[in-house]
Amino acid sequence: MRRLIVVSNRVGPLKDGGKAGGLAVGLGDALRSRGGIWFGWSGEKSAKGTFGEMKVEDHGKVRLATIDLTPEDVEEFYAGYANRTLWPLLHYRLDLAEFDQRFENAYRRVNERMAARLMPQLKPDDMVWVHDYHYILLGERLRESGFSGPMAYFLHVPFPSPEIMTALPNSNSIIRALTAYNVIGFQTDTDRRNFARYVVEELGGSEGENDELFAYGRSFRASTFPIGIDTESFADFAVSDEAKEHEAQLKVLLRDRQQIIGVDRLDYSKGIPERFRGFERLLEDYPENRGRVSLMQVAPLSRSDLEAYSELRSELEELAGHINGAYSALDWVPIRIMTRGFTRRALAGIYRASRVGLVTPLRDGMNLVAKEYVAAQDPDDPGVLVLSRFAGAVKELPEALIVNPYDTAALARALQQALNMPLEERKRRWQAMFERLKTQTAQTWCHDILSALEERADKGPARSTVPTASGRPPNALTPKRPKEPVVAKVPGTPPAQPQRPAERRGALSSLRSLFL
Ligand code: ADQ
Repeated sequence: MRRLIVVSNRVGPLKDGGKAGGLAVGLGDALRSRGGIWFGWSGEKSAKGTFGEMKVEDHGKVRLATIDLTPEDVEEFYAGYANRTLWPLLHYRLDLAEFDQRFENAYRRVNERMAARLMPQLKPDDMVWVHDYHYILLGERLRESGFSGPMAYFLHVPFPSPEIMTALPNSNSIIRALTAYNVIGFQTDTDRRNFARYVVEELGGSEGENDELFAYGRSFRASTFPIGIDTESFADFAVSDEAKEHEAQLKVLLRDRQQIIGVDRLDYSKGIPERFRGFERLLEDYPENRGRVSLMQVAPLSRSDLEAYSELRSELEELAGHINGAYSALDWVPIRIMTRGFTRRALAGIYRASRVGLVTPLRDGMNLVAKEYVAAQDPDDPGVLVLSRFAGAVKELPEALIVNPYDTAALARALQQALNMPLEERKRRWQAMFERLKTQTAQTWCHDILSALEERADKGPARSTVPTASGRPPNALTPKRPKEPVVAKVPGTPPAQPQRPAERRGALSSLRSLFL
């Protein structure tokens, strides 16, 4: 079995001390069974101001390897290109995306350096799996350095239509880099279709059968692999002592009232202000809920140094203040916001104590909270999931009450319906969703992607095999309609690693929430 090399922004945790999300559990299982390396940023800034040395921690057959970024990289690559350029753009928020050449340079520089650090750790028959928007270019850099083993890429966030993607300066050279991977995974068919359209319409590539795409003389598979959670474990968490303790505490506080729960990183993509407005409208349009229903919003701070995030926090505090001011009673407060983190078990208890799970992103790759809420419910008295049509999870959870979070009145109607739904209907909807979540888990997601990659690996390197009239593979090196020059090198980026012969590479050391 090939070793697995995972690259993501942050690594681990490998062990489930109640902290690992489904994703870490799924990847941890795959890494433990194959052996390998999980490589990423340590989350630290290097003290010396230079790109850090690799720090390693061995856990049996699995090595966690991390690197400190320079303060400049953290600002320009992580906070800059990743979170001020790509994150808003990929979430359809052109109004928030910042295009700054310094950020792009840093993105290229960090991808190149990370690849250069990883390269000596690789054996020729390893398989590499790169995660998310931080490291789109990394696979191409590894190829340039001579790695020819199988490589997969998974995008955890949406891939917008080419009409939006092309607003990114040098978008062709960024997206073209994805063609270096053998398998490219997306959360939904919409994301996959948007990417395929980009390849055909902007890169001059073509589509084959069975999710096959061709461009630049390469063939690769772009498929939908919706990410799941560790459903059964999460359901077990919900009946753990810790969960029961949290559930009981909340029940004492709530007495005979009902609770709506929202759990999200404090992020503008999650539609939290829209949620608050929907809840306010519920109190306005259905006054019987005043004093009877409250909204608890758990929203750990993320990326709080960025202006868009601090503005969101102020907006939420103001909105909640306004709603609480207007509707609070002596013994009841409509909205509570908590920015602290909880263990997975505690979170499961909180979900279970809540009659409604309210998940209203304006755009979300998948949204694991929606799945966790379902998994945590009491089968004899399940709550109701109210879910945005813009979450990737909607495809697998159609029995939720599906809402458009921009439509405040409709959101209020859905909440009213959820709060008054008869037990039999709640059970029927919940059962259908829970059964599906049991078969599509974090583990099956990992397995499906790695199997797809193994299959491609058996086919050999990512070269196009489709014959054309000229006998050349389609778009071999010269795409049909390049819409912008491919940027080969950005001034100031360090030179690529020299090509390393495969034998020498093999002889080199063989020992050698994640994503945000
Ligand atoms: P996120 O944008 O972070 O993930 P989501 O999928 O909802 O969104 O995952 C958040 C995770 O954080 C959940 O597991 C949740 O339980 C946990 N969490 C949130 N608040 C918490 C708290 N206070 N304490 C403890 N845990 C908390 C990105 C994409 C998503 C995609 C995932 C996985 O944006 O669309 O679903 O990756 O691919």
